Amino acid sequence: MKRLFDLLEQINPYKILICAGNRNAPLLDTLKHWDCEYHWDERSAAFMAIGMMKVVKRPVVICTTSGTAVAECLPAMIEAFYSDEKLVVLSADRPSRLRNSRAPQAIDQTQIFSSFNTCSYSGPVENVSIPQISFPMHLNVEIDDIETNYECVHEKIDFEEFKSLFEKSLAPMTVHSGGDVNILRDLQKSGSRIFIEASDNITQLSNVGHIRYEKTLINLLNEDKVDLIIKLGNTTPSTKAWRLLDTKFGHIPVVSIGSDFSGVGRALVLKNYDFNQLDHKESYEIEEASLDPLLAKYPKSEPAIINNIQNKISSDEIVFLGNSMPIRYWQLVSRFNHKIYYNRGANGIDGLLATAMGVAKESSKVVNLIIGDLSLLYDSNNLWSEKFPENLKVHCINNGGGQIFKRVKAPSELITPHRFRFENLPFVTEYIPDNNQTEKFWDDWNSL
Ligand SMILES: Cc1ncc(C[n+]2csc(CCOP(=O)(O)OP(=O)(O)O)c2C)c(N)n1
Ligand SMILES: [Mg+2]
Repeated sequence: MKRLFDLLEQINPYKILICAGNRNAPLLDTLKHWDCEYHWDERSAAFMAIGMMKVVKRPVVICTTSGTAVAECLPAMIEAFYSDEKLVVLSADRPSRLRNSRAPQAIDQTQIFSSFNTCSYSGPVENVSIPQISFPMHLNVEIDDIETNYECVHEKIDFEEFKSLFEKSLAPMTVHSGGDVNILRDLQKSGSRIFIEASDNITQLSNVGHIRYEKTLINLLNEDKVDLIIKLGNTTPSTKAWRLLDTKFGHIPVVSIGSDFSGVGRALVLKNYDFNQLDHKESYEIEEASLDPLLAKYPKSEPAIINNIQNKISSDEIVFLGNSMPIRYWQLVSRFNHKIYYNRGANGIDGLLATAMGVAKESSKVVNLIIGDLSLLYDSNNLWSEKFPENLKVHCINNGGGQIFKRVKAPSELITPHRFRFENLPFVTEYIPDNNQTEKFWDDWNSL
């Protein structure tokens, strides 16, 4: 990060406003040499930077994670461009090999401000350089999780090639995240084990080789008990396993069925699927850890709270899952066949309430939004809307900040703790989990 440090020394910012994210977390050590403030809303932090600059007449840097977080700085960038303010957006990006793969939170952000910045850099963080400093400025720095830079290949294959891969494989695993259920059944019948994202809850599937928990999937990968991954469907799985497939398990072939976008940097994209053509291979039951005793032991943990919410939502109601932990907890505890919606194109925590409002407006059923506190605060202008749909129930898991950052062991400043309460808002039910119980739940669950 030496070059980034040197460039910031030249820019000499008055302050650095850091907006929480996992991708920009590795930049913190370098940024901490300047006066840093922590925020959760990129759009308003970027405007705050403009206000500061009007008074102090020095550049202000706003640092964001990847995805829509960068896009949220556009209005302030436009204002800075037309009012000659020295705004610098320092956006963290995923490595370029993931562009156009629909990997989680990997969007094309290289030219996102191109009409409104006077100079920019996009590339690996180690190489950052700006020949002549001018403002507004965009620094888009790619941060990789691995040292090796493998080539990103997306190759089309036909069914015969897939059949031979499948037949050679000793332990294929299908990960379903949307897509054709008939193909899922055919693969299961042919001996592939299956893991289904909760967002696609499918009933009436046999239990053979059916894995419920992400933890089991990761254990199987770690124990070398998966040698072929088949991704079924258009959305990218939210599991950690999917990110690991791009790094630690980069040697395992990934075949994508029903989508050109594999969500990893490399994949074999199957053109057509032929039913009943795969030879049957033996599959076996997989023993999984038992979740219910832990839900009972830690009733105030977030998984237990989300499980209770689930139990109270009747089967004809709709569920809208917020990003961050709500979607992951639902995945863990999910047992019913609710109709599920989510925003998983770019995994932003922005606009979730508004999107759920749109679903509710066009639906005659009750819509239950399950959302984290920071995500709700992000979209809170809608809570004052006179057009708030009456069929929208908001379940806010208020754990006092972005607790995902604790889960992923990111620096604690990124949690951006707060003491707001949502209890008096008419459409919101607030749940206050016991963060110690949540932590103990995870310790126990991981040790099973
Ligand atoms: C627009 C945007 N900014 C930043 C992020 C990075 N981010 C992912 S999760 C998260 C924290 C969310 O906090 P909260 O809604 O309270 O959920 P919790 O982590 O507590 O479950 C942040 C800031 C993002 N995904 N989208
Ligand atoms: Mg939270």
